Amino acid sequence: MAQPVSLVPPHNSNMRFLHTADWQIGMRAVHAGSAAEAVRGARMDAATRVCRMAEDEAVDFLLLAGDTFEDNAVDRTSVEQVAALLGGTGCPVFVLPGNHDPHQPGSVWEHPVWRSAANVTVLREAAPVAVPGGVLLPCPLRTRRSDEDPTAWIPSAGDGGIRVVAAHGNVAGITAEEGGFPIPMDLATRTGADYVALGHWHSTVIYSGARTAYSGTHEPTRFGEPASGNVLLVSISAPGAVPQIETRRTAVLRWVRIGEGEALTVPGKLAEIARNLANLPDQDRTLVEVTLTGLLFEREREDVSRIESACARFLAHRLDWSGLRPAPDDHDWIRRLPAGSLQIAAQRLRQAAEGTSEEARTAMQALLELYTFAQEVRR
Ligand SMILES: [Mn+2]
Repeated sequence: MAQPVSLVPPHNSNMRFLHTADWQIGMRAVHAGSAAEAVRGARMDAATRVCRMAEDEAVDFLLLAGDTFEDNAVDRTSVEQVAALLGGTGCPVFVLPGNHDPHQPGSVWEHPVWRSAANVTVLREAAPVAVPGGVLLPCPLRTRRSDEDPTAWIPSAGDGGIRVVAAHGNVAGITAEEGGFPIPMDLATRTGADYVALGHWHSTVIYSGARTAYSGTHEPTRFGEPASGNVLLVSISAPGAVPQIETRRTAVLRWVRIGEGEALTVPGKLAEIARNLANLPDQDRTLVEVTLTGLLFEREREDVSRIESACARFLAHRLDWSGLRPAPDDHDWIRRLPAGSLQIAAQRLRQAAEGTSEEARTAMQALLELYTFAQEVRR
């Protein structure tokens, strides 16, 4: 990818900053059940981690790329807490309004507290803002939803210095979560931006070329959210230089999913799941979701109880074993199969499954898979 050549005389303009987004402070987290309060607290604790990291790393500034708050109606105490945290961070802080907290009448950004935090700038305008080493090009959102590209105003060339876009939305061509706010994938190339700092997606995504990235949320929000709970430490040595990006972990809580999409067809798997659960670290800071589907063998019933009690030791758990079906205790089911190739296959597998060889075990597994399949079809 060709980079535009800066016509500005070389000056010491390296830039190092922390890119974060989607704090969503004030999230009620009802989906976390009894752990909702812990989940809400963790978002604030992780935010504190981000600010401490900005200080420890002595970055030039901290950038929040949208959705700092869950919505514009959040408790004003939360607004004051976040403003105090950012205001107490020993570096400049830039905060972009996102689609959860758009800059509009009555928004969180009208709270007077923002005026008293001297180091904090709310990026209310789509206009360049000078930062150490270059310029920030903010794309604040003013509505919850729009099909307009919030980055459309960005000029295709700058006056020298490193150019960093701060935007919130969906990189065009990929639809994720709620639609709207399309951001062109080639924005960096087209505008000669050194880095496009994005918010809105909860997972960390660094695009090839390292000029466009989603930091992801600093703290996971739900089960099955891959690569969340990070911030990005970005260093750019000069205009046009490839950004060096380090992914740093900030998550306080872990959301672990077990057994999803995996049907159990051989004995021993439930015991294995019980062991794995018991061995998971940081159980008081972990939420688990265990989904059991497949065959339940008579002698394994105790393992289900074992899994239940292992689950209870976590901060929160969701255990669903409604997908388990009793395993066959004899081979009568084979006779009930429709006559023909299916029944013949089952009979052959049954013969092959006798004994203790590796081959016999494979045949037994195939036979039980066939049984599971036949049960599914009959339902
Ligand atoms: Mn968003």
